[in-house]
Amino acid sequence: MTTGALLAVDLVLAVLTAAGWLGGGAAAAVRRRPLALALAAFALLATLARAITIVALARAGWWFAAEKVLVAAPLSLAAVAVAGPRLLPVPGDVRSVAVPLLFAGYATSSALLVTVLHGYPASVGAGLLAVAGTVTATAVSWRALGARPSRAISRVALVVAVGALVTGVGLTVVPAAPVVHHGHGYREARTTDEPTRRFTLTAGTATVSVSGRDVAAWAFDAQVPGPELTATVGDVVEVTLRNRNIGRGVTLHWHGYDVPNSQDGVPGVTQAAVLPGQEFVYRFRADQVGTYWYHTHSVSDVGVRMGLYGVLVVRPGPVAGLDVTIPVHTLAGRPLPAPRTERVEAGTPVRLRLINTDSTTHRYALAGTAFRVAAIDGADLRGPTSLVDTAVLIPAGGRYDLVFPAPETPMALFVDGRAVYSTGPVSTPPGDWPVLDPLGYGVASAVPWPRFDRTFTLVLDRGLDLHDMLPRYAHTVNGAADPDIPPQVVRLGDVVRFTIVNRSAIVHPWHLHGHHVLVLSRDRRPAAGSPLWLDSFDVRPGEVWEVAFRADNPGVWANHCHNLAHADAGMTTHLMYS
Ligand SMILES: [Cu+2]
Repeated sequence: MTTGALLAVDLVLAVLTAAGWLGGGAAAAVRRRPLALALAAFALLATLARAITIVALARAGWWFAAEKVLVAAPLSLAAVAVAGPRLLPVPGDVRSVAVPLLFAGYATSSALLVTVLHGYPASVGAGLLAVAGTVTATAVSWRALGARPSRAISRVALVVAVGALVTGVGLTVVPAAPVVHHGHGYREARTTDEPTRRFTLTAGTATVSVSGRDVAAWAFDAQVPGPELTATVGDVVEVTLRNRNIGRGVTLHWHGYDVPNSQDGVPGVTQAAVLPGQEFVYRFRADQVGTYWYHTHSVSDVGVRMGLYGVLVVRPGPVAGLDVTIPVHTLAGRPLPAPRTERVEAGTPVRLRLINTDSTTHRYALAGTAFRVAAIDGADLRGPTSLVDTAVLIPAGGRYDLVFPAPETPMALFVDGRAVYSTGPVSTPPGDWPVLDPLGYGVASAVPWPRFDRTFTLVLDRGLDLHDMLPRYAHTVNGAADPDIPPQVVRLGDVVRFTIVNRSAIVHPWHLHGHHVLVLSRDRRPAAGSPLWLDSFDVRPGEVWEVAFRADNPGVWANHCHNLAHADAGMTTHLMYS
């Protein structure tokens, strides 16, 4: 069973345990004897099963099990210890076990809340809040059922509940780490007299046609995607960004392009957002060949979804053969680009540059030809072999370059089952093909560093967070949400290793700005194929990725989930050079 599946099973068992105890307590309170005993027995069995899932999760990694071992397990044991002995022998008046069963239900429910609302890391504060909740709810039930706990018991309960509540709130509300303020000087890009590719992009609201329907968009130069920017390696790229009327501001982030920090386009970190009537000039040398894209980083979730993105391709020289960019996007619920068919002479070298500009993974399948994956995220692969009837999954923000000689008969590229590019009708569209695992594709070479100067672990989860004094169910990193996540501080020249752990139930496409990272391992299995230098990779539920890079691009860099709704809801942190 995968760790993701274990997490799901454990959550279901936790819900069933709590429901069993609570249901049993309620049934006992109304003297439904058989039902009460059956539910209590069920809760006991579920608790046993849960012991197995918790141990299995702890073996998969402490990050997955911490609060379950430290909070849920003791509370579950207390539940069994209090309720269990009162069921044997079966009591004459079942109502006498109502309070113990309810106590067990409150204990397991509050432990469940700790997992769902607090997550990783386990904290003393959250544990104490769970204890306070359990004791208070039990005391209230005891009274409501007309029983009279003795004065001594009442006093002890009151002291425990209030003490745990006060300490728990204190420990939970006081931030564990100092809040970081990102104040920086904005460095001017230096002028140069080298060969320069100049572009101007004007952002504004627009009406664009998608599959025959007019939809409202935010667009560069009134088109979605924006104009394709191309350069030859060595060129200086100079892009003037103008904002006509996007009230929430615009910037240009060069996704996957490791530009100097001042050109990275992150508002509040590397520049101020460009407001209506303003402009900003980006300038950087195109020294990385490959397939990239640009997009706004100002209110990025809305901005990119509404259409503020485009393609950036840097070629090594003149193109031989056919070179096609296919940026996939979902605009107003409709898929882009529109399907395109063109005749291609057999034998022509073809390069399809696949770009996922959405916030979720897409599945790509090339039917009618064998192909190789020449590059991922702009970086060439080592020794890619020929593939046939194999699909590829591209994470949010990611790019794959597929190459092949044009076949005699038609070929077609399908995205999530929809043909987007073809040279004619294919006789056999893709079926349930296996998916390429890039960690085992191509020819391996040794990791270039003998050791790591800095190591960081990022545990991705969900949790309750206060944002502008309002509670929200944030997407969290190590239990905190932006802007309260401590940055990862490195020195120039450090070799840095990140361990990225997904304890949540959803995919998080991770994206570090300004650097490509080398994949070391996934779920403790070392990467065995071509070195993979990625800027965007899907960390699926229960997965643990280890990646590394040399800190060679000083500045303050966003390090975030590229499901941009998650990034906006807290899952953004920063890599910072000291
Ligand atoms: Cu995410």
